[in-house]
Amino acid sequence: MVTPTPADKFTFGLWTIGYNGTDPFGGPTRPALDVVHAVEKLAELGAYGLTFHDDDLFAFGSTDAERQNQIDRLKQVLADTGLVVPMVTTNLFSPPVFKDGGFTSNDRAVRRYALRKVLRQIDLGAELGAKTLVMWGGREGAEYDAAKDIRSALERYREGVNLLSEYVIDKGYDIRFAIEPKPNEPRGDILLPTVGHALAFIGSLEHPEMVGLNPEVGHEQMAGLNFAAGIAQALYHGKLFHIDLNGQRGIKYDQDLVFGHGDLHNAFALVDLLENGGPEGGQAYDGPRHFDYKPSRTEDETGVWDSAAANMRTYLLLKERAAAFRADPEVKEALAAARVAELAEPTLGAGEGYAELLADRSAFEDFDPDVYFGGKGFGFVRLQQLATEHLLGAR
Ligand code: ASC
Ligand code: MN
Ligand code: MN
Ligand code: MN
Repeated sequence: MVTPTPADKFTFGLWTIGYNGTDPFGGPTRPALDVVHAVEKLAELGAYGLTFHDDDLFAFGSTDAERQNQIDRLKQVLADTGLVVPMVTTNLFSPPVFKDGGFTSNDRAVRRYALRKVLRQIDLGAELGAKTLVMWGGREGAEYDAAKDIRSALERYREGVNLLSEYVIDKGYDIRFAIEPKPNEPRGDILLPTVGHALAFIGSLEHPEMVGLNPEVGHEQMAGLNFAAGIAQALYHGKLFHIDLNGQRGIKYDQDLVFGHGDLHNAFALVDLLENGGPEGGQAYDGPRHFDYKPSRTEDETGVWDSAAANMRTYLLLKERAAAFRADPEVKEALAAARVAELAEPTLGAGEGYAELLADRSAFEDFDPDVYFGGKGFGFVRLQQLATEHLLGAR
């Protein structure tokens, strides 16, 4: 049950297991990881797929021949192992030309170059069968208020996404876009900093149906937000196109820890939501469970694969714990006492409008606001303790 198989749909970014430990304060602790070896190891560990930025597979500035050679090597190892590429993304952040952004650089020539780079990656994604193109705009932002006209930047962002949508439609590709919010780092402030900001932006697009979200655990938590709650809202709007799972310990730099190695309570709530939060208690999300984490800078290659396995095992353990939580009769009773299901009941009766509400004396004139909740507390703390005990394996 806690041994991963491809049916669990676990995927990893090539840049995650391939992270060599470089940080702003020092150089690498690990040698480069070859894509063929990476895919073979992931297959051995029970993963379903690989994702990558263009520059993860073929170094920025590669010749066409070098690029094609890497693509061919990837295709071969995918064929050999059965792994798939469900998502691709474009690196618009590492090459120095993007220091002021890709789609939203003040330099128009950079913006045009960024769009061309994404179009090229869309073609490759389509060729490999990817269904999602992620857009993490890490450099789309600013440090100084006077240096960036935010409204113009959003308009250029919108122009870019509209163009990409048009391209995918005209090419007949089966690809959707997923915007990944992040509040800061590497920019002081990043555009579309949270799930909520990105949802509002999507509503302004020419093809909003083609654009959804790729929220990352740590990115919302860097803003002090509740990730599981953000995912619930993304699902509510039909916008959870993809997800980046990892761990983060509070409001600080982007830690990209192993999934569950941060706020474990929220990770439990998240897995419970994804696995049990759908109609009739089924899956609420059936896309890849994608890990965007970084093996710690202290680790050697053994530590890389230990941490890759840890992501999957923790997810499956939480899935098992969440199933036990949902099956426990005492939890069912506590959920009923907490009246959780009552919130699904419309506030107004069938056919009722404000006239009927105004005529209902029990709703106001005869309602006694001094008797809270019918005189009985909700018992939310008891429910949370039951969740905690299931999470700890104590029940
Ligand atoms: C992505 C993505 C991120 C960043 C980061 C790069 O594509 O989802 O969060 O790039 O992982 O280091
Ligand atoms: Mn159109
Ligand atoms: Mn991150
Ligand atoms: Mn990410």
